Amino acid sequence: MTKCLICKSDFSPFINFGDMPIANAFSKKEELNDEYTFPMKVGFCSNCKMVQLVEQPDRERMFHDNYAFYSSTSKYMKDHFKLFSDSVSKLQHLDSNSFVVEIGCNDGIMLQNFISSNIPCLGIEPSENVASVATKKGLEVITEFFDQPLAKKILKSHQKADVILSANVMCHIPYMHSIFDGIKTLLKEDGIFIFEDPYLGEIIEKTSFDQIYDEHVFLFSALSINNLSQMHELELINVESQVTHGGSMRYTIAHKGAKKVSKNVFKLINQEKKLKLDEEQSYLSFTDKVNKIRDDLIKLLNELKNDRKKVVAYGATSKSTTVNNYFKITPDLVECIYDTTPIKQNKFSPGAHIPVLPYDQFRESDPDYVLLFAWNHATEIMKKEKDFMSTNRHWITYIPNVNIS
Ligand code: JHZ
Ligand code: SAH
Repeated sequence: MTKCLICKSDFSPFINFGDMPIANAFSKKEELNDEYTFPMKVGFCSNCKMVQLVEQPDRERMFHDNYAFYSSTSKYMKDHFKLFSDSVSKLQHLDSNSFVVEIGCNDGIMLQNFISSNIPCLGIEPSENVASVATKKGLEVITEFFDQPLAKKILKSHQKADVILSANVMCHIPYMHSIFDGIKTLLKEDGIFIFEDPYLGEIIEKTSFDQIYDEHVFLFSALSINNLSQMHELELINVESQVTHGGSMRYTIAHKGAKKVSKNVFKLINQEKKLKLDEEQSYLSFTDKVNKIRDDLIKLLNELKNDRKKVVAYGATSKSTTVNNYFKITPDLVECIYDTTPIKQNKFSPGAHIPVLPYDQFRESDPDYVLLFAWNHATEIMKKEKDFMSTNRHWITYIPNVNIS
């Protein structure tokens, strides 16, 4: 039995992925013998409804001055964050007297939009290499981990925030009580805290098990976020679903009683109860579905290997670390992974040690099959590669099940 990170109740894991490396630890050849791993298990707390990792590596092992994920590698995500920023500015009537804070601003993909609209803002980003890209865009960035003590420190030199934003960061932080206390401290009385993360309902529906890796300590739902907010005298006032990262949810939170609660919140909570996201049994059947995907994909890759087909992968995602290590995909099944991120290139993927090569070499490699690890960017990528893939080449995808197209 393990204690829930949110309410301290006991719970048991429903899936055990075995020993996993750090999802973004792409290594040079000489570093391969020295890989850190941790036992990756996931459980559901039936008291506060939070789905969570049982254990997580220390944060400094994941977020540091060599962090491999740069947000601006997707054009679609740049557009998404422009729309996000515009809608927030409108909703809260932001102007040059307002103050916006973003937790986990990475390379400035979101905040760059506030700078160009002359709205004062501050980024908080502990991974120094990505933070320095944001700084070069003219942003003020504090390179520390956000928590309650940092919120107090920020108030010594800044005003309270009209808006606090965060995307694909909250679900990375095990110390959520300190985060929510920090929000309470930093947010103006009529301010709002908006964050989005991969949505539990979509993960269960699509069996997108690869959203589970070291960085993703929580899979949130309206049920769990509503409970967590109440524990801090905060209130979940809106939820809006997003297509990004394979299906995400945007949650808006305000001080308790400060704003009207949208009926979207009640609707989504009821829907989650109908889908039985509040019952342990739903999670046990999820595990069976994951194992079916594993068996189908490994069978296919072995058949292609026997037929001497050339199989490569596209997108050295964090998610693929779970796929490769749980399914035991090795370079004899998938020759290499092509990726546009310089810091990942000419290194080996975590655990599975599949070579990661520069995207520039993808087309000349002349593959028969391309395993799409960046399936969440399928629309953008398939559009870009349409002509190249049309001549006798095939995509392989595995969410929600194994498919060749
Ligand atoms: P992508 C990361 O997850 C980590 P990952 C993190 N934990 C999280 O939650 C999300 O991001 C937000 C490459 N690529 O976005 C770039 C191409 O090569 O699915 C990336 O390496 N060509 C913070 O790593 C990877 O694929 C392209 O055309 O699972 C995509 O990674 C495109 C679009 C991407 O996130
Ligand atoms: N918001 C961006 C970046 C997501 S990557 C996007 O959606 O693309 C997750 C980021 O969270 C990393 O850059 C990591 O350094 C940062 N992070 C992790 N823990 C944090 C914390 N406690 N406070 C602030 N940022 C944190």
